[in-house]
Amino acid sequence: GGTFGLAVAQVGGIQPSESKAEVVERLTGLLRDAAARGADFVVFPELTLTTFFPRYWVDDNSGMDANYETSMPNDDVAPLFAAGRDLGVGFYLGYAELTPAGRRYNSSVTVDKEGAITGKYRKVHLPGHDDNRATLRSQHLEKKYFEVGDLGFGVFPTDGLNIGMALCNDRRWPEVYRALSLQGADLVVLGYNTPMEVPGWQEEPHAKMATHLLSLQAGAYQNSVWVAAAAKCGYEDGVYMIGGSAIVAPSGEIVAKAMTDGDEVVVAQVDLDMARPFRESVFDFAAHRRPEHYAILVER
Ligand code: CDT
Repeated sequence: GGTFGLAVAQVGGIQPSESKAEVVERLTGLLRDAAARGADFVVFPELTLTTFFPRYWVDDNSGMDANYETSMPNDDVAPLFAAGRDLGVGFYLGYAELTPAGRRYNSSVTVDKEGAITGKYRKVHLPGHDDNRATLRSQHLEKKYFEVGDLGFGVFPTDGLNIGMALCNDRRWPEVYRALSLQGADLVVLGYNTPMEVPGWQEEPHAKMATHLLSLQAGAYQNSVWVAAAAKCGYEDGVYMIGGSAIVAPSGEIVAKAMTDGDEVVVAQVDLDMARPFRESVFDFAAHRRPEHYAILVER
């Protein structure tokens, strides 16, 4: 039980010309703002350190290496880790990962208030395509630039919180929240980049915000967890991505939401006990869940 300050740090567009040092300076400013407003834990977006580079084609993936981190933490993000430690604030950060074996993942970490990494996630639901659709202004090449994550869905104790991680498109899949809730998550954190133009994604522009919020709210309610989602949004290289960074309670209600499409911190005072009435009644898994009838979910 107990309350804590939870923040989502929404990040406005990062242009391809911006250096990682400049981006990390922006992020560190957001972390300081969050801490000053009472945050104990701050959620940053997916691929927070670079522009959303899967919109661009290169013939050889190594042409994108500058967008990937080969270690975490590293010299580029050191100022952010140092600020978190100084302020006693933990955080979640999404980034592109290139392993020593040459594997590429869309990854995230949780970091505690001492600056130690407590958990790691590699994105499972990679949307988009891997073929070159050269006539399009903005492609969605996550299937080209990343492999499906190999770590599953984990819950990581961090400064007294059981934190489950996801990334962007994962938030639209109910199995993700359920897998995390079953492992005792109090809080599901995720970052996202949701462009208006996604090849093959047939959704009205107005629906993009609605389906984003719907996914967070349903995930929170049906699994008695808090959900905190941070956007990278606004215009990047002329392409728009939705804002709507939000904190959602286990009731499914939005308790805080960003108002802009730029750098913006939203903070909520979170009471973990608010999950109790749901866990002990309608969603008492031990009493009411019927896994013997769910085999079809993994058989096809
Ligand atoms: N980054 C990411 O996963 N974006 C996707 C775009 C839409 S894919 C149909 C998202 O789910 O927001």
